[in-house]
Amino acid sequence: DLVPVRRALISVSDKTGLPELGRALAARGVEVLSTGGTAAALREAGCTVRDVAEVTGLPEMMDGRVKTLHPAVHGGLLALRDAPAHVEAMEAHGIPAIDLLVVNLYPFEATVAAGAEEAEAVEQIDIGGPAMIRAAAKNHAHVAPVVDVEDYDALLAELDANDGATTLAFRKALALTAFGRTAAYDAAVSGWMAESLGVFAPRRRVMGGRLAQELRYGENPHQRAAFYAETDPAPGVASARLLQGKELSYNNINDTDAAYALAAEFLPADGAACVIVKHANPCGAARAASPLEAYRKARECDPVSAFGGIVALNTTLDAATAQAILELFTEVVIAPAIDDEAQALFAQKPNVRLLKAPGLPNPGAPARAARQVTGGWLVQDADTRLVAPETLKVVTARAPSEAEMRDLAFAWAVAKHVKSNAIVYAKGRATVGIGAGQMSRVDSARIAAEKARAMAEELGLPEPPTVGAAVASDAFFPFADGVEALAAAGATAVIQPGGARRDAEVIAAAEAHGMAMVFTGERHFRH
Ligand code: 93A
Repeated sequence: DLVPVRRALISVSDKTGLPELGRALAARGVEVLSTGGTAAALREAGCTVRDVAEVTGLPEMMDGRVKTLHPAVHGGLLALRDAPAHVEAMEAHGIPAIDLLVVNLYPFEATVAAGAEEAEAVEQIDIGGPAMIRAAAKNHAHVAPVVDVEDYDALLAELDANDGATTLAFRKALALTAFGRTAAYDAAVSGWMAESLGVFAPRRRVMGGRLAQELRYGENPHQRAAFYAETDPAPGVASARLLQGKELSYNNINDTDAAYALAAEFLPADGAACVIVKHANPCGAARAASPLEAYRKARECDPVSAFGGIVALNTTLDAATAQAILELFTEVVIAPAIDDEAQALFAQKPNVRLLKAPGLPNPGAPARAARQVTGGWLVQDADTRLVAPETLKVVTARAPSEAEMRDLAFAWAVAKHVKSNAIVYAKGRATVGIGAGQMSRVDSARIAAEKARAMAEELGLPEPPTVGAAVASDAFFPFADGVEALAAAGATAVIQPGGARRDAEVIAAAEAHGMAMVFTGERHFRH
């Protein structure tokens, strides 16, 4: 898979590092073809260069709009060296094989950023450059496409390490970068056009998705927004069918996604699960034998917050569950299946948005998650992990009882879907207190317990439901105070990653209160 580099085509707008590259290639006996400005710069640096115009037999024309767009260039980039017909065609038409392409594009992004007029911006849309990059990247079996000045050193190191040749692995890595560059370039052009036309939501495709819905507004009414769905979306809010109700809002979509993703953590074969979400955090989640029971238990966790919430089920929405959901004002209901009878009941409350998803998403399926920051992007693997019960480590003298273990596993799954700092109290496979999004873990622990206490008082319960509960903490307790807060609320078992400097103090606090504690060795931050 070694390709000796005998001929290179260099066509660059950014001439940084070009003299050095030209001389280094000349020293390695590489013949260099070039376009006008690049050839002039190389000659000035003392390099011998062959003009592309000589290869094509045509001068650069139309103000440079047509320079390299010619079969003599593209044939040399695209020909398969091991296909006799391709080699024959090169010979018959005098097409020189190109083993290395070095291109950087017209500075469209910089031109637009500098506030250029439309005509100037249009002129900076590179056509020949991306065409050559894509041709060379497609033919990475035989051609190395370099699109970034920063890769010149690596290229020369590669040639030195391989006696003047490139390896397939190197060419593939370059091709990956190359396609990324042309994709970003076209995205910049299309984004600029959308901006100049005053169109917020391009009609068809953007960011790897197609326009699914122009939203009335974004998170707030003064923000414009649109929803783009992937071409083949996994089961969920992007692929669900709206059976009734007003169209989904930006916040509805975000919250429904959060609710359904947590519901999908629980296999329907192990029973029904119900999740109620407010502001992207669950305010109740439960598992039970029936969806009705799961819904009731989920709602009991925080009936005040459940008002106007999003309800997600991991199983068929039946009539009894529909009836119960309709008792309380609910924004959206999503389920993988919906009984006719349940649908008929919902028809009486036509404003409730009812969504039928084409199944449950696989929570373990590899995915990427991206977030924009000022001037850049953060990209990570989606958090698809969930610790296996057999890998848990008991760190207290007392191991959790079977019932506690069941609730710990349940609380841990819920905590994964609660914004950090997350503290989740669970009992009987239902949340009984959720502390979300606090800047200190001990506050999350206290808020969850205090809400549960206030609710118990209002309902006249003999004791808060946190008494005897199992608790999950999405990350380790830095101090013992968090565990003290859980103990004060009556919790008897704790699951947490462990790994804090003061683990010993944290474990000692658990021991002092007779609590069982297990470590997962893994955390679930969610910000
Ligand atoms: O105007 S183009 O789209 N038409 C072409 O045929 C073409 N070929 C190369 N732009 C074209 N290029 C671009 O010219 C390259 O991508 C590079 O950015 C630039 C180098 O021009 P010069 O060598 O004249 O400075």
